[in-house]
Amino acid sequence: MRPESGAYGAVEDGVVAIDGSTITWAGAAADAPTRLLSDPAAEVDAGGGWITPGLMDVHTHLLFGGTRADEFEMRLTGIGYEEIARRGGGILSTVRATRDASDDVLESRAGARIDHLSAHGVTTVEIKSGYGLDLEAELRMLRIARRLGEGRPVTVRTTLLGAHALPPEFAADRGAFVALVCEEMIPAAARGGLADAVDAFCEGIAFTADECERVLRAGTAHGLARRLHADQLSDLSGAELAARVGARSADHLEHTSEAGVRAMAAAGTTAVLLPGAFHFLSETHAPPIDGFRRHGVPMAVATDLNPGSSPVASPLVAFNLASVLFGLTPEEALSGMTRHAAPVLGMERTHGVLASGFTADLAVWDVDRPAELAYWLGANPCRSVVKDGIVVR
Ligand code: DI6
Ligand code: FE
Repeated sequence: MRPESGAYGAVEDGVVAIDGSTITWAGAAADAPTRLLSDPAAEVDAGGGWITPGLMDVHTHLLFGGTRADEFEMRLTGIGYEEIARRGGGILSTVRATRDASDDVLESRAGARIDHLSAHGVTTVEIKSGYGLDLEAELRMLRIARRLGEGRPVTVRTTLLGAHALPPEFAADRGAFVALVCEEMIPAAARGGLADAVDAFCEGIAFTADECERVLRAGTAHGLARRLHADQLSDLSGAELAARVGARSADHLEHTSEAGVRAMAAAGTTAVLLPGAFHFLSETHAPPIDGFRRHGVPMAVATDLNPGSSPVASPLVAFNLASVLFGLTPEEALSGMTRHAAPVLGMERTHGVLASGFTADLAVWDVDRPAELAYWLGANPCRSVVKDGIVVR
């Protein structure tokens, strides 16, 4: 995935040398320093498979109670996602199920989801809160999310998404809830080292651009990186807002305007594409992919794994949907979970490409061509995973 090396940065008949948890050399076997090949006992033959950087799923809500399969059935009778939310279902029904679930149940269900992603080559995952929506319940989600990274071959990054939906207790006072997010949740999460970033849902059924701006600026004040759910169902100029507050990413972006694309390009904001939600909600208005290309906005791809709009538990399904529904090339899709994903989590110096000095997170695939990663639907060609230099699968 090195940008300067042509399509996919591909190297045929390659060698990746690892010392401890770090890649010390990567390139064509013919160019490898002979000392690297002098110890056959330390060699792992990838058997003609392709090696990619470990995949980075940079946008998930995989920690939640219950499911929303009942709402899926409702939607199939013609009731829309936004209508279900207005009736008190949607995100709020997952909030109830999450508040009611024990730590153990939340942790084991989410752990199984992470293990599934890991079996499909994922070595880094971002997990958002946002199904607690009061101070203690949000902090609890973040604590469990942190624990999910321990003892698993997956790096976890956490994001506080306190401004995900307005909880019923605050229906009559939106301002008080936004103040709670800004003045209590964000400071407490930052103080406790529980969150790496802050996010907000900028949407008609969630929070206005002004409200989200307050939340993101509070994140800045407390040293957290910014993300934003922007322009998913309508254009509220979320992309412009993300750019204005120096967010690492704006995510979804189905309804982003040309002005939004330009603002992101100028600010260096990554576009995180979430084709699983687009597919599952039967959306028809695709994000401005050509605009991102023309203006040089880097595109990441993620599963958005969540119970309401994207029960997508496979990075390869996200690749396929990104290609079929958004027209990404398979190379763009793979870049979106490697090289262009890393900056979304501030990990671009250490992750996302196979090159000397980078962390040895790799996935090995039983495919003849890398395009197959976006081509198969429902297959899992992941043969092996290396995390921090150790073969873990
Ligand atoms: N946008 C999404 O796609 C998810 N959250 C968000 O802000 C949906 C979350 C859910 O429906 O539970
Ligand atoms: Fe999301």
